[in-house]
Amino acid sequence: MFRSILIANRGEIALRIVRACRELGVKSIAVYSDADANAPHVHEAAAAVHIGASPASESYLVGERIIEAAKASGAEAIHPGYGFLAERAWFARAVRDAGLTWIGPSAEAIEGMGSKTAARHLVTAAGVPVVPGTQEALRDAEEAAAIADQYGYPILLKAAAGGGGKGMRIVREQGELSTALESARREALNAFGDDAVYVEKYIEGPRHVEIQVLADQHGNVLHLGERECSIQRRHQKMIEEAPSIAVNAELRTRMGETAVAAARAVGYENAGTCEFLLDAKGNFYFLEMNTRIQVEHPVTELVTGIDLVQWQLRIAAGEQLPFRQEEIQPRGWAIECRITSEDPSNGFLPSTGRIEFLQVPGGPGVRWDGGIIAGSEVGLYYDPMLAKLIVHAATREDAIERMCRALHELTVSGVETSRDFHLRVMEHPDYRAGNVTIQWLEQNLEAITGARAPEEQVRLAAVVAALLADADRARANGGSPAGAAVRQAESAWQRVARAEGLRR
Ligand code: MV4
Repeated sequence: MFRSILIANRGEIALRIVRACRELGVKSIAVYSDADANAPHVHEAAAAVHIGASPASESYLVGERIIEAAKASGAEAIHPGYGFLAERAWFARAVRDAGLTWIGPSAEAIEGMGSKTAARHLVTAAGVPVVPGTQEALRDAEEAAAIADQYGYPILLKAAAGGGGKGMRIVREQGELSTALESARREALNAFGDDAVYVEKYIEGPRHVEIQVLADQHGNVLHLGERECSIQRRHQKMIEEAPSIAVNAELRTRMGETAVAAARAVGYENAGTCEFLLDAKGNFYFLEMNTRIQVEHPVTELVTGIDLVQWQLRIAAGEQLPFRQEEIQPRGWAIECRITSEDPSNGFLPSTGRIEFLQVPGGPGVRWDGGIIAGSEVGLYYDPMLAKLIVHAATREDAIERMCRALHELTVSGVETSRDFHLRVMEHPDYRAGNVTIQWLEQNLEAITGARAPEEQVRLAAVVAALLADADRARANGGSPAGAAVRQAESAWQRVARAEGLRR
């Protein structure tokens, strides 16, 4: 095992990696920007190196600085976490060329899965089902029209270099084709510097189900079952579960074996995830492989009992996976809610400020993977995800009840958060029935975010209104009751009053 590693990330994932390091007896070295000088990941790591100004482009995205920091601090390896430099093949290569170990797949595997058309080629040759479509980039609208006629509408134009939904256009009839192709090309060129676009048959109303893979340096490739990730908005997942209500043992085995074949096709090593679309008939199609640890990895850890981040370090250090595929079975049910500093009742507008008070949920079956503490400043430099609240219970119904209980225990004051949004999803009959697709959240967003406040909140609002009336009277008599508590009461009251049409 390594003596020390550098963590090229921040927030909750940096802390998650620090925890794995502690448990393995590895010295953790954090990096931080100006804005993160007092961040929890800096305090919890064994050492920390300042790498630049607050914008990620001047700190967490500057590969050279990070490699310099690793060398100067005597780190033997670099863990990239997710986001930032995690899937940049050039960085994986630069780390290796600097004589350090990269805790992740090879630069070649990252590249192989990075281009969608290249990935489709590679995995198809290994017998992996992909969505029907072209293998090559389109020349022009005429060629696109001919291919669309062959597959039938609707079709989906996708950026070859793509990912995350950029440069993607649904085309429902031939009349829309040339305009859609132009705008897909423009968006792809902007986002990826490459305007190559290809065609797929558009799959209507599928689920997003992904398979976790672990591969060691000795040819062992295992899958750890699926995660259900359909609850997303604008390609940002909000809630994930393991297992998926739509996957039985037989389908799990078939999807798992498919994911293992895809991983083998690129000579994959370390932790990775194969994303699939799963349609209502149980057909599944490989979409892409994420060549990193993912945000939602804890739900898999809870149902399999396997520590994925520890295994990332062990694999990179050359250890062999000791499990047999048959031994890996999901136990119980896990759900994760991403707690973000966004205001769902206001179009998910990012919210900023200082965390004034934080009460973290606890008790049986509750896990909090957080990146904030009371006093943390939440700004606009980085991703709005503050923490992940994860629960584990014997059944899906029990896990939902446990999540509701944990969300009720959670208090974050100082910024708006997604807490109430999660409660409303947990209470929604479609969610309870497991009746969701990748479109479900966006189709029901108004009902979920504009829903009436729970009875409890209305009663609370009445109490707050009485307090505020008191403050009003004090003011009228020449007093000044304006403290932080009164200001917070005022804004809490206005929120509920607006939603409920209440008057003081
Ligand atoms: C699709 C699709 C339907 N049909 N491909 C979105 C981003 C990229 N990972 C692929 N994506 C999709 N590809 C075909 N042929 C629907 C999506 C899609 C989606 C996929 C996974 C999770 C969320 C999604 C949200 C919208 C669209």
